[in-house]
Amino acid sequence: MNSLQGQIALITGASSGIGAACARMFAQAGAKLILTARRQERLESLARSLMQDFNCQLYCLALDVRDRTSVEQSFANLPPEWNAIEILVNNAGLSRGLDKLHEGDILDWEEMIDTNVKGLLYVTRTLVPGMVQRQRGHIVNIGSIAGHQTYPGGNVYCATKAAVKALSEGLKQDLLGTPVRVSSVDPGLVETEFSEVRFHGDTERAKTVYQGLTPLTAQDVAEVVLFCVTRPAHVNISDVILVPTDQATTTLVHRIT
Ligand code: NDP
Ligand code: 8X3
Repeated sequence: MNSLQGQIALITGASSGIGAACARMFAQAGAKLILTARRQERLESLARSLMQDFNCQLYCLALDVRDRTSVEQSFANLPPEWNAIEILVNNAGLSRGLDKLHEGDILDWEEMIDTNVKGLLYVTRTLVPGMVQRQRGHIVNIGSIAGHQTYPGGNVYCATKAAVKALSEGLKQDLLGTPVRVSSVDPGLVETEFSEVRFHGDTERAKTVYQGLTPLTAQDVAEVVLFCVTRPAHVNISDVILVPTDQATTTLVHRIT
């Protein structure tokens, strides 16, 4: 069933993992997609594959969400037929390092805060006024279980996701009285490029994060995002925490060794 037929959806961080899986599910559901991330060639390759599989309309936008001017200008310069964005998935994000706070790398902290918090704010501030004006819109913020519970070495990453949780709640309160909805989708362990990025390209270390358990897939998360944005107008899925069956909390995980 094409339940997003003709709706314009913008996904940040669509070049990989959860964002790319959302793009695929949304394309299948008939959405018109604006795909954004820094790696343009990845976006274009995804766009080609989605066009071939679903014959959907796509617009690729190379964008670093940390660059406020670029965010503002890119969205201001969208072709008119792509302007009326109805669904925004604030997914672009990353973790860097797993150091103790008092030994942490300040550049890692800045990258996480600039991307996960400030980047999400820049995109939201630029796009949500149009949704309010058109009286139509849905923002899905990809938070994390790490925004609900901290874990050793998670310090700054967890703080950024706690900030995303607070921003989702705050935005929901500020949009009350408009039809614009805000959902927070907060996953536990999902096997994507996330851990590879966290460990600065150390793929062997990244693999150990998911060893001995069955993690969520990016598609598992995308299915929940699709569910959120396909509810009737009077229903808002406010917050979803989804974890692998093998994960009880951020630190309590069942592994077969
Ligand atoms: P991936 O590393 O696979 O994907 C991250 C995406 O974010 C990429 O498309 C990347 O694109 C994009 N991105 C990173 N920095 C920027 C930037 N400065 N500007 C624009 N895009 C950027 O990881 P996931 O799919 O797992 O992560 C997606 C979201 O899910 C993140 O917010 C993450 O915190 C969250 N999450 C992940 C979990 C997991 O276990 N994997 C669990 C809970 C939440 P590019 O590099 O091309 O710019
Ligand atoms: C990603 C999940 O637990 O690795 O947000 O931080 S966790």
